[in-house]
Amino acid sequence: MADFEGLATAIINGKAPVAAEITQQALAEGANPSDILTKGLVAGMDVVGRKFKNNEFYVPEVLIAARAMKSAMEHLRPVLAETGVQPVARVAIGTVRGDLHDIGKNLVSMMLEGAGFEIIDLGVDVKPEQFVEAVQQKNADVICLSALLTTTMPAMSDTIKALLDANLREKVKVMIGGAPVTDNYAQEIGADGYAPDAASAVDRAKVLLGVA
Ligand code: B1M
Repeated sequence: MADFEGLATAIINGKAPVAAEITQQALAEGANPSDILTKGLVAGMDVVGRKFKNNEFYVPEVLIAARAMKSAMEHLRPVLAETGVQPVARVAIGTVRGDLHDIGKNLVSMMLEGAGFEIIDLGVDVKPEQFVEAVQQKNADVICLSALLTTTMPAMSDTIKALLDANLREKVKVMIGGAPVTDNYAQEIGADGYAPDAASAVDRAKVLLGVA
């Protein structure tokens, strides 16, 4: 029988080889790939997210857990694609125009992937029109904008304006975050949500999409 609990524990403890091995074993035994994702990986990342929020885990522990999750996902992703398991939603994430900071953005991306979201990572220095393209061409349901510089925060507003100009604003939820960003700023520029950290980004995205 597939060891979902062992898999979740391997994720929490950041044991990448163990997580990969249990995943491969579970697949070989014929376990449901969706169960491997939700009962193993998502369950583990959920604990990681809560520990991070409660200051029991810090950035290095989260990065190590995310690496374990990625090593398991390498085996699981192709099988999930074959079996047509639907992601919670598709998220296009990027650090906004002019900004090269990506550590926080990567954490948010990993936590979202760990919670069952499909991630389109647009990278850093992402121009408003690239976010627009991600909605038009890749059908992103949510856009996550990260900014670490006060000077690049206006690019968040420009991205929302670009979505409005392309008549896409109603089609997509926009979430923003990053050290200088606040909930007030999110409201001011017409974003749908703000998250102060990676674990909260998962909770907020679920609430916005009504899948909490
Ligand atoms: Co930069 N830098 N940096 N830097 N850098 C800061 C941000 C700064 C505060 C340092 C300082 O002066 N004290 C300052 C910004 C000042 C300001 O505008 N308020 C600054 C500056 C000025 C600069 C340069 C301009 C320096 C220069 O060249 N003169 C330059 C700008 C380059 C550019 O972007 N165009 C620059 C460059 C760099 C490095 C390249 C050297 C490097 C980035 C490497 C990289 O990211 N790959 C770097 C770093 C590492 C930092 C600090 C030290 C750390 C940032 C970080 O990774 N934090 C930072 C000072 C500091 O914070 N102590 C600093 C850890 C990360 C996990 O946190 O990104 O906040 P954070 O993400 C959190 C949350 O904010 C949230 O979740 C994450 C996890 O909980 N979150 C989201 C983030 N994005 C989200 C998106 C969401 C939701 C939540 O979407 C929904």
